[in-house]
Amino acid sequence: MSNEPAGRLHPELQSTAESIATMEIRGAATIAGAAAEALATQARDSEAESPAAFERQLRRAGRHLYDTRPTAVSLPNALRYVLERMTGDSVAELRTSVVDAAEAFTDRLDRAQSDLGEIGANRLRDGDTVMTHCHSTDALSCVEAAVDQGKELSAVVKETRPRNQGHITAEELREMGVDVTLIVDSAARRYLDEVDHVLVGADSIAADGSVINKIGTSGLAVNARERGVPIMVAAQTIKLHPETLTGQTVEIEMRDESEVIDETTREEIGDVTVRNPAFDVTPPRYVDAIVTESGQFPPESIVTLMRELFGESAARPWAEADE
Ligand code: RI2
Repeated sequence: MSNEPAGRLHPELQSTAESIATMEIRGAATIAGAAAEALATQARDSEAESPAAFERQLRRAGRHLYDTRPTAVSLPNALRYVLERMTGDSVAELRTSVVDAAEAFTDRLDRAQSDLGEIGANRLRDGDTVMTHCHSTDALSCVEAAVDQGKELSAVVKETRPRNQGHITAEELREMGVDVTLIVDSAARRYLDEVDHVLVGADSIAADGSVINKIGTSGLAVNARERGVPIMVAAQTIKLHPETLTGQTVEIEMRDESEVIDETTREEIGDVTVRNPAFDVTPPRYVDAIVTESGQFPPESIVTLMRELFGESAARPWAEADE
């Protein structure tokens, strides 16, 4: 390996990483697209003089993005897609390969979302009401496709503490012409009697069909099952977590307590521990269907699709921490 320094990380890539960490860029699919574009920017403007230095710089850039948030597997899957296609004997060839791969990845992302939307829309009938949790572009793509088919839909939207991403969902559904009722999270069970589907996205899907999604999804799914409301998960295949094929578990991100409570209130309450997990795990038995761009699957059979797409091993083409 060359000893030439790997060079600086592009300021735009650093700013993308910062925006992912602070959740200005959020949502598993959006994070994946932003990460691929950041690698393309790094490649385009790289001043590396040798192929080895270029490759090391890109792998370091991948690591910097990888370290932002741990749960949504779309991020490492995007890095894998782009960095595994980095090939060439010169800096120019390597650059082109990275830029082309990033573009191909973002095209696939858009296509996958609209394809899964068409499939998910088939589950929604004219006049149906869906209950949503958090904000998922994959889930909303199903609603949008159904509305485009001329179906009239209503939605009960959970606000989704602590960051209230339900507000984004409510706004986007209104723009589609969907009738929206906004509720606090604890009112969900009360309104389950009035809905036909629970419709959520996913940040990661494990090999056993467990769905890792915004905190509160698992409680909602258990309640929905008890009320006989089907639970539909909209997740393009970049949400499949290949490392779970070999028994690894998905790390659940713990976020800052300031998202839950402000400092003054916390002091008034007294000495308490505040915990703020961003995600939880819904076991496959509470999920009726996982809708992907490759079709709809019962959660227990998602492992077949995962093997087909990723094989048995998942490479980590970004730099390791001490490189
Ligand atoms: P799409 C979000 O996480 C939510 O959990 C949402 O269901 C999931 O990402 C998938 O979003 P966060 O980034 O990829 O708000 O479907 O913590 O847009």
